[in-house]
Amino acid sequence: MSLTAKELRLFHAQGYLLKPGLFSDEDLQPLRAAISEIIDREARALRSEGELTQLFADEPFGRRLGCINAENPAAGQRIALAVMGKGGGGFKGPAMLQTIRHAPLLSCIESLVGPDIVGSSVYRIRPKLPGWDRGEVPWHQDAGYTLAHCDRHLIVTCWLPLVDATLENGCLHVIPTVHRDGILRHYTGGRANFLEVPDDQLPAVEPVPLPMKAGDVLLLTNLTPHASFANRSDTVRWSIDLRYQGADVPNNAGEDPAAYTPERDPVTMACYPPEADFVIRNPRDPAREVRSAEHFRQVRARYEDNRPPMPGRGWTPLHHR
Ligand SMILES: O=C(O)CCC(=O)C(=O)O
Repeated sequence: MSLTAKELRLFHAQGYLLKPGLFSDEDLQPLRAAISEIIDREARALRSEGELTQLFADEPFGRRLGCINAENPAAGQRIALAVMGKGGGGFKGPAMLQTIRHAPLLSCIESLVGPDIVGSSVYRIRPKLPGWDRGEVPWHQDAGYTLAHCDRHLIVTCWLPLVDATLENGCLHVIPTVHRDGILRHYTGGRANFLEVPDDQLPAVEPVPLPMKAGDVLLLTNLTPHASFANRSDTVRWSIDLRYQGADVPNNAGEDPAAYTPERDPVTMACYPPEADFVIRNPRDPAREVRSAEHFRQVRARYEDNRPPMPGRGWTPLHHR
């Protein structure tokens, strides 16, 4: 399942690569089930509070939250936030580690970053609810969120829809080829408070919309501009995004979060100090690999309990431009 020479060329030339069918329905099942458990727990609480008249328990994964949202958008949003977890990336159950360690995906990642692979806690579950402004993500490069000394390194984003992603429900759009031109100017306080590159400052290259089937994987560089727009369907566009890098790219795997003091020079830091990186593959020292759900939980919890601050990288507010 590793990438062919042609796929590697495409990835580096275009800044993205689509790998159809990397995850089967069966591979997606554990994560869908873990998410469904949270939906069910929250829906029961909402019904007992009188916020929902029914649980929609017979609806399949792809429809249930959409039905809840149609009855009561505030209830739908509360469930979406519960699934996303604290800070948007709080979900750290065993099914997430299993998805991160999916062997066919890791083979593709190895083709891009080499055999020593570091994973990032900066992964997100995105329940893009119909009509929810937080579901829309404005144009940005993922490098806009990391420290500047990491712009020259490759950090691979894997975008994986858990249901079919369509033009109607808000699939991802990318701007090809411009990753080779480096970082764009980002602004804080963009749509839904995300970082944003405004439309009039985007490179003059036609964006490409990327409808995908559940289980397809989109591989992006950290300098590939991408965005997703409104969900105009009546179902939720569920996706996750995962991030990987080579062990030679600055990271905090095994580092004590207390080492991140405000006096420390940012160029000595991991690309994204607030969240834990962890070893996914280390052929020379496999004992360092995070393989068990408990190890994963501990690695993440250590940073969650003592979250280092993110040094600013100088982006100014959108309304000041
Ligand atoms: O899922 C989306 O709509 C946006 C994802 C994204 O921007 C990312 O993965 O960096």
